[in-house]
Amino acid sequence: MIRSPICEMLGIKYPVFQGGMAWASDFRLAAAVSNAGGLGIIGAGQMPPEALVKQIRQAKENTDKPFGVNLILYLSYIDELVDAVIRESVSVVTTGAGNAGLLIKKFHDAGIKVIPVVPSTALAKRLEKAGADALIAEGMESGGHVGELTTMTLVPQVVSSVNIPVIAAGGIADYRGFAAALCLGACAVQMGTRFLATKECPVHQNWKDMIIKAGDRDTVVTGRPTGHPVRVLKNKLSRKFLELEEKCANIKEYEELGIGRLKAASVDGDVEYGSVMSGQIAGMITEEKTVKEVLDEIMEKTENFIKNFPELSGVIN
Ligand code: TUI
Repeated sequence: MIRSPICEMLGIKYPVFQGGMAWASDFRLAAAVSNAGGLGIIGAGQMPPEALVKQIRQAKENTDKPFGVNLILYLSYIDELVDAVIRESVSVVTTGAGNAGLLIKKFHDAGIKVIPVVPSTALAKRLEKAGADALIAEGMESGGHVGELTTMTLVPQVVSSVNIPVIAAGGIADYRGFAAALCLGACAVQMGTRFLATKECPVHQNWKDMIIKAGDRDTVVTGRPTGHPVRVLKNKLSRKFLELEEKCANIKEYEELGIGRLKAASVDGDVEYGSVMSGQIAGMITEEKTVKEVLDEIMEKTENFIKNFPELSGVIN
């Protein structure tokens, strides 16, 4: 077994988080991941608070294991989602796309752990001071909203900057990525794209098939001028976004083009004009599996592999 402080902190069997993904990781995926030993995370995205409450309740009906909620911090009504999570009580909240500092005390007062995503050492240090329980260092290989640094450069620098556990994310989908993350000093991993292509993931089959067919160079980052760059699989929509960049369009044009596009990919299966978010590791994902297959395989292979590395023996027993 890999021994990780994160397993003890959260009461989970495997040090593997399922990334919170808007319009993709609902209670079904989250409960499946938690039931299989990882940490399932409901992606609140832009849900209304009542919908999030319903999701949390359904997750509780489907698992008795700990699970989390991911909140996107730049939303105008984020306080309402925070209050909903506190009222419903979950084990842990992960945050993305903003600074979680001011929310940490509020969650802690409610007995909820807070694990923010950080794209830099500066934010990592600030959030450690503010009381974060652990940090997710997410490199720009990931799908969806991305920072600027790669996983390879971000993870060891964050690990050296703080004294709380660090979870590596971005570009990880198998035992080699997991072992590499441990080498960089992380004590756990978070995977998003790998869990998109699972039987339990509720996104439209077209999205899953596009990940399965994708090659290593099939993603692109769009929306950089908006301050919210997102990595997606290349399609007609991503080309339109890049055209906006070429003609130095104003931010309103990006916003108009983006409205409803993630839902279109997830619910309608529109993989031409939908926002088909995916990480760069899609090229390595070649089949849809069950969540349990993904977790059992990555754990078994990682444990076998890292037995060869005496320096890492501290994390296994
Ligand atoms: O949040 C994510 N990934 C996401 S959120 C999302 S929803 C969305 N939809 C349309 C446009 C934009 C987003 C899809 N994917 N990952 C975690 C993450 N957080 N990556 C990078 C960051 C981040 C960036 C800046 C975290 C903190 C931050 O801080 C800036 C500051 O305020 O200091």
